[in-house]
Amino acid sequence: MADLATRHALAVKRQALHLGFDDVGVTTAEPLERDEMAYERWLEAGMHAGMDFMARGRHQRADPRQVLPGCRSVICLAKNHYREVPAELPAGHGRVARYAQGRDYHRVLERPMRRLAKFIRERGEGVETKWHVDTGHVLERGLAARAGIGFQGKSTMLISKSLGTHLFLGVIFTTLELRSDEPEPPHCGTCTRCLDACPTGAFTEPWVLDARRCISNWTIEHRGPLPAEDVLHGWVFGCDICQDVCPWNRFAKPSQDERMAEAITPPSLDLRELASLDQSGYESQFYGTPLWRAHREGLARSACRNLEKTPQG
Ligand code: B12
Repeated sequence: MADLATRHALAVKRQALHLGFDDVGVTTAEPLERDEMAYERWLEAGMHAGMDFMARGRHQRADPRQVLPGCRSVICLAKNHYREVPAELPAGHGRVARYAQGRDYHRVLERPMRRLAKFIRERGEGVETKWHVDTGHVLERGLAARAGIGFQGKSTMLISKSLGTHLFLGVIFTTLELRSDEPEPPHCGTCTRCLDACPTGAFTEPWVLDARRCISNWTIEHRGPLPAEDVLHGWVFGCDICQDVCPWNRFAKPSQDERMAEAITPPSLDLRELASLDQSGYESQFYGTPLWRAHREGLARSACRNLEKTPQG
């Protein structure tokens, strides 16, 4: 008969899949030592750009017990959000990353995360949980790779051997002990397509992304003017280039979950319309979607920049 930790892990995984997650794995509460060093180096070099929030909680990011005292296990969850997009961009349009074309994933995942955390708490007297999707002081990808749901690629993306890279991650820290899974080692081999394809040269070396050069940072997080050179390369929100060229995405399949597959924002937006969008237009078009994060000013600024760089558009 399986021991208690194994039975807890099996039950929690079954429930996670039942709640609509596409993959789930379990890891221990041990600190992520290599990742902690890499994260500190990244911060010291200023590669977090203007994302000051990345320097907060720096001592807990790699250490589950600092997130939840008494933590014994971390449950890592993946939700596929892949969708097909046209290869050609209509003239005068700017691209939107796939992840941003649906509803705000923080909201979509909130309910299943809460329900799974409750399920875990109900497995024992006094069991505690703490969950995060994206916004916690946590190195989600390092934990997910150690929980075996994928490996961290040279692009720094968490890559699932069956689902590819287009995944949202979530993590639940718990004081309940669950049997851990085996970590997934990197399977990039000699491939450097993501590093070579990045038009802004944002990867300083494999597994290191300098956000000061990343299109995704410029279009989502950066506030204020953009540098004079072309840093957007046709994107108005996010960027999928390092994922588009990743060979592991040949296995990607569109999400079967209605809430994930829902198409709210098109794969590209008309630059002139976006540049002249007023506040109420911005609110009605983008509230409840990931594009909300860029603010009206950020979207208009990115649209204007793309118009300048492609005057024929
Ligand atoms: C800050 C942030 C950003 C920043 C910085 C990205 C970055 N690479 O750090 C910006 C705004 C640029 C960004 C962009 C994107 N993001 Co983001 N982002 C985050 C956030 C909040 C923190 C990431 C972080 O901790 N960075 C710190 C650096 C140091 O970590 P790292 O790059 O992962 O580096 C690790 C490796 O290098 C590893 N390492 C070091 N040496 C070695 C050697 C080997 C051999 C190995 C295996 C590993 C390794 O150690 C480091 C520390 O763990 C996470 C959510 C979270 N809380 O984790 C989401 C998250 C990473 N983002 C996500 C997404 C979807 C994106 C975009 C795809 C969005 C888009 N389409 O535009 C892009 C992808 C860009 C990219 N290639 O990373 C998803 C990623 C899902 C996945 N499959 O990986 C996350 C997990 C959010 C979520 N919950 O789903 N993001």
